[in-house]
Amino acid sequence: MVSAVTKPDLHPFDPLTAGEIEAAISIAKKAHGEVLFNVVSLHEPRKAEMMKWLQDSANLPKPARVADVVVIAPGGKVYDGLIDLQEGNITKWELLEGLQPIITMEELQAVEHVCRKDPKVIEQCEISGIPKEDMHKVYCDPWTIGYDERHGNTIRLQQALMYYRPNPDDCQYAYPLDFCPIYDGEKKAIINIDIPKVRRPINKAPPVNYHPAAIENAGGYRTNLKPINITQPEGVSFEMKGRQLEWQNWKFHIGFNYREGIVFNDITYNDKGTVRPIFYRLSLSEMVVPYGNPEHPHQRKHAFDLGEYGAGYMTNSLSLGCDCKGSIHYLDAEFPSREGGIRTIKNAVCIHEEDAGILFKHTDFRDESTIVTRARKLIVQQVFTAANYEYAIQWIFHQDGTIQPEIKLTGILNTYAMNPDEDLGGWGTQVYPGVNGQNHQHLFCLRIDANVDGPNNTVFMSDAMPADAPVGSKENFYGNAFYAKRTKLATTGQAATQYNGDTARTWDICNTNRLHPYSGKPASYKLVSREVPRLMPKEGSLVWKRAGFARNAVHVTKYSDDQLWAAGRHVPQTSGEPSQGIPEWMGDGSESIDNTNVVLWHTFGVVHFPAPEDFPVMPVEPITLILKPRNFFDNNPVMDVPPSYASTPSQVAANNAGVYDAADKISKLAFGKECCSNGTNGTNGVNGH
Ligand code: ABN
Ligand code: CU
Repeated sequence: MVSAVTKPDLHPFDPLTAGEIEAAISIAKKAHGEVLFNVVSLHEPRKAEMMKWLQDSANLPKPARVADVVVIAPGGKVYDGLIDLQEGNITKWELLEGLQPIITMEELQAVEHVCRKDPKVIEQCEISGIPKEDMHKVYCDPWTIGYDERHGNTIRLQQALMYYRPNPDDCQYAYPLDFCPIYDGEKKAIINIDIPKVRRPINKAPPVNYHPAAIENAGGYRTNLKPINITQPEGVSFEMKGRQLEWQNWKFHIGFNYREGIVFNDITYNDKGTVRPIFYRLSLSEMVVPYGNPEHPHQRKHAFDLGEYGAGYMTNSLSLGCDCKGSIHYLDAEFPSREGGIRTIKNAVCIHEEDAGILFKHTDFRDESTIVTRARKLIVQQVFTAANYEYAIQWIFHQDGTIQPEIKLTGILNTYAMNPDEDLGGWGTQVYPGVNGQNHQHLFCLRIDANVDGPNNTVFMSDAMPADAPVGSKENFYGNAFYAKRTKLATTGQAATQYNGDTARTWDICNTNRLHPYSGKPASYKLVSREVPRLMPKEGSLVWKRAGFARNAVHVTKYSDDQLWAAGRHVPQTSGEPSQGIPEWMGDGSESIDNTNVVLWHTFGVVHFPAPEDFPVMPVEPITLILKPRNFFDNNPVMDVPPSYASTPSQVAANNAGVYDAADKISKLAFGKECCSNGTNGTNGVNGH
């Protein structure tokens, strides 16, 4: 039977439609009864087949639409399945032992209600100073348990991080409770409570809030802000065909899944008529947020927000003028509900352009002849809420071939209780009276499936080094010589490398088969990333074992279908013995990654030592890196972007006759009355460009 559910105009990289998800669910239910759906998502086409199709899509048949399905059957049995949506049949249905699939919002939301009614939790609340009539004021942020050796991974568990709200609108993170109930998802009951040796009763400090009423109370909002409006009177400069976007020589497909959120595929740049492949697939693959307090059970606090909860599942529905300003194009996301319905997230992805300052400029100091060209950038964004924190993930495309992933971290600190005058031992900071902001990290893993001028790439590490030859020697008499030391990362073992700020270390994804006509160096994309702290939990620790991807700044593996997620496919309750994901795929380190289809995994992020300014809600902290073309283009690839203003020395000598002046006529002086229409700013007579 051939199903009519997959529409012929779907691109093979398109996420499953609501109709396809429903079809997969009904096929699974028919065969296996009332199971709960943790995942129904696109099983991405196999790369070899897909690469062929991309090269000849007019003639070759489209790769099949397949649903990747993870269900939990009665008794807590977990199954991984594949459902061919064209044929309407199940091609794989495998029972998994000792593995727990990603947790859903529905599973998380069940915990608070159970906690409020549990007699032992009520007793602990009373010990903390909350009378039992006030249990409706008790809240919990349920996290997967991470891993707890007492409980293992056969029972599906959550740990409830407990809070109190004096009033429903109060920020609960000012009132953390000191105990931690453990919830069994199968029994729907609290099976244990972790109680600290030192008790910390409920905080007595007044509420601290960020909602409008609180700000009015505290003196009101600033009144000195004039509107900033972004106008694009002629519309946007990008085009969308389905989920394929074209902008400023870029072309790529924008996918979205429950796990990574935004996924780019088949990223190319049209270089003067030649469409040049750059990356086959680009995404945030995983992240981990380890907390650094040694007291039990805080070692369990190290969220894998993608692998355990899903950047797609947690994504916000974005709104015009708030999350995104200007002329915005949105894409929705469709997910299964646990029971087998459809959950639609409207406006899950926003796409827009922004002015990006100066693209390039030069003034000849002799006569002030000038060229100045403005840049714009294209931003593909999602924002997800991981309980207390928000992560705005921006994928920024620049006109010059640079890609800049940027993560804007905001939201609220995960806090813990403290006694008045408690010594936090250096593991945290009092961010508000009675509130301990524990030290932690936010570490992200970027996955780059490289395709720089073709699938055979090699990664080199580049370190800025002074010449080896000593001062006074023939080779380096004055001692000033320095160079880029390039180290080929020829095997998976050699490629496991750390960041080194001292040598301005970067990594080049090279096509050694394509040498630049001028530099003689291989066409490449350079990874320039400067926020790369080491993983703080020590070798042998639980986090070190579970988050193998975070042990190094860079790993490189040889491409293999389904090696998508840096900490492995099913992350909740993994013990890290053995480590899943990258350490497993690196093998013994001897596999060659020279001139082949390579995947570069880059772990970057921040160490967060909380401070009072982060509370009760944190102003955005941006974390960014760039992937930029080197020895890829003949020369500056954006010289054909129309300038705002261009004058040559001979034009200046001829009183600016014939200068190119496309400066917008909307910009005006902030305070003056007249504006610069003829190349002068009207104040001191010099060229105003
Ligand atoms: N940051 C951990 C987390 C994410 C989502 C939901 C609960 C907990
Ligand atoms: Cu933080």
